[in-house]
Amino acid sequence: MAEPRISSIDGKLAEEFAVPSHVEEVKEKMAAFAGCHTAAGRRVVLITSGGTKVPLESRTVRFLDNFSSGRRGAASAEYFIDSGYAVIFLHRHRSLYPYSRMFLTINMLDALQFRGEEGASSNTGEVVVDQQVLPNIAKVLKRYHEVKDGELLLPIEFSTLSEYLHLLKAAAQALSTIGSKAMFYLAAAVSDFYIPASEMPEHKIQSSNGPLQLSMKMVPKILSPLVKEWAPQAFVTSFKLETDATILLDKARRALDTYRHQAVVANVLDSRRGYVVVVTPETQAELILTEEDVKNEVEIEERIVSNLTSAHNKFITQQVV
Ligand code: PAZ
Repeated sequence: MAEPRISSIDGKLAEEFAVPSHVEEVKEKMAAFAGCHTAAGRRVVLITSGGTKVPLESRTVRFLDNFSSGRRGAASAEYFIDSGYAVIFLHRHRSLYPYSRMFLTINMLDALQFRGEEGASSNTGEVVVDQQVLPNIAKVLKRYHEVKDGELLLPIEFSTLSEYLHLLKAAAQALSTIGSKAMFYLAAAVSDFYIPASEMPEHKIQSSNGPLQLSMKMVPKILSPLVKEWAPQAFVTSFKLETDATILLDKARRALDTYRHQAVVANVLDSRRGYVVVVTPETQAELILTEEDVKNEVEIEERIVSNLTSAHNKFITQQVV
């Protein structure tokens, strides 16, 4: 595969993807977060999570969305924090969030009750949580507050592909200051296609004009400048999602050959909750949840994070020698 030209990628980013107005402010926040946690002896992981949105019109009514619930990223954030990392969580607005992800399927109003009969008859009665509807809420809430008080999680939101690309670049540049202590865990589902701003219709596309025909350009491969230029000393893990299992490992290997980063987590859409392969230039580790694991509510993200934190340890040691 031909290696993408980095200068052309940088130029394209600036020209064809709108720069979010708060990008410099966020970059400073991320650099300060990384500096303060590494000074305290922690490593820092940048997790990307959720799917990007690509508008089809400038005044957007329709868009192309990449599938991802954000569960992989949100669950992994918790396991990284448990392993001693500080986490920058670059996630799609309203996708799953660490800790609260566990209560996604519950209607908040079903989990609340008035205390006593009196409360129920007024608009100002005291409201309490029904712990039968929210099992484990006290344990999760305690951990959430520990993480919040320790400022171990820095959430940053994106919605569109443009926001994602510029914020990831800013994150990479911010984390370059901490060298090999930074890890990138790129679990977001990112569009391969986009319509440049100059070619996008301003107004809602009209169905009266007949069937819709789209011509989209290829999104620049941002992994290339990230690895080679923006954060060259960091440990970088990308994710590869396929629906056809027969091409998965080949594509994961090709990504490693092309971008020369440290690991690819390969997964198939339907089996991603119970089976992934972590591919590195030298190794290939299958991570599988057994029926027993599932019964015990073990999550595959715990195994992925354990595998990668060990690899990151080794990587840091090799850099020091
Ligand atoms: O967010 P989720 O838990 O529903 O799914 C996770 C995932 C499949 C998006 C992730 O594991 C992944 O493979 N991300 C990269 C996707 C890609 O190749 O574009």
